[in-house]
Amino acid sequence: MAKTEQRVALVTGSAQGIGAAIAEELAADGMKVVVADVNAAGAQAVADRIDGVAKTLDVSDPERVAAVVGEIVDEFGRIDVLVNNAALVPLTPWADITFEEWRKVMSVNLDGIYLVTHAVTEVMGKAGYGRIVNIASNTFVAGTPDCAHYVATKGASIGLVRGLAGELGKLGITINAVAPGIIASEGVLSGPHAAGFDYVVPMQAINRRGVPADVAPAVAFLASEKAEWITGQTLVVDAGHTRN
Ligand code: 4PL
Repeated sequence: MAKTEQRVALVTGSAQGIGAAIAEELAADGMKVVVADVNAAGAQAVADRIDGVAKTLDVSDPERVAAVVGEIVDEFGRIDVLVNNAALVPLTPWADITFEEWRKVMSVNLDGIYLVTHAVTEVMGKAGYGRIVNIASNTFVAGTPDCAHYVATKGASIGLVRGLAGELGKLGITINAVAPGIIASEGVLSGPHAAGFDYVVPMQAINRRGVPADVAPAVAFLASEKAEWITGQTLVVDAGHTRN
C-alpha cells in the first residue's frame, strides 16, 4: 500500500503493556500507528521502535482529545482504527473505594472512551470506514473482587460496543471488545494484581502467564479489513480462564 493510502491507527495507553503490544502488531500489519499516552517519553520510545507517531494524551481531558484527533487528521487525513486501551487498573476493596477514586476510574476508563470515540467516529463516518476495538477485561465475566469500579467500567465498555454497533454499522464502522484475562504487563507486574497469577493460572486451560503479545493478534484481527462482518461482539482472550 502506498504511504498516502496507509491505514492510520490510534492506540490509547500504548506506552507500555497491552497497548504497546497492540501498537507493535498494527505497525507490523502495515499501519501508521499513533502511540498516545499520558507518559510522553514512553509513548515516544514505542513510536520510535515502530516508525509511529507519539502523542501525549490524557483521554479524560476533552481539550487534549480534540487537539490530538485534530492533529492526526491534519497530518494524515484519516483515522482508520481506534483501540480504546487506556485505563486505570486499581485494586481496592469496596469499603475503601472513595467517591473520589470512583470518579477518577469512571473519568479515565469510561469518559475517556466516550471522548476519544466520539471525536474519532466523526472522522471515520466521513470516510465511510472504521474499526474500533475496546480493551475490556474478563473480570466482567469472572466477577473478580476488589476492583468493582474497574469491573463496572469494563462492563460499560462492552455495553457501549453493543449499544453503538447499530449506529456505526450504517457508517461502515465496526466496534468490538476484546476481554483479556490477567496479563503480565508492566502495570500488573508492578502492582498488587501480580498476586492474582497464583490463583488464575491454574484455572486457565493453558497454564502459563499471559503476556501482552498474547492479546495483540486478536485486536489486530478485529482492527483489520478482514473483520468486516464482525461487530457488536466481545472476544474473550484469557487462555480459557472463563469458559463455563
Ligand atoms: C483476571 O483486567 O482480568 C487481574 C487486573 N486479574 O486487570 C485485569 C484478572 C486483573 C484480570 C485483570
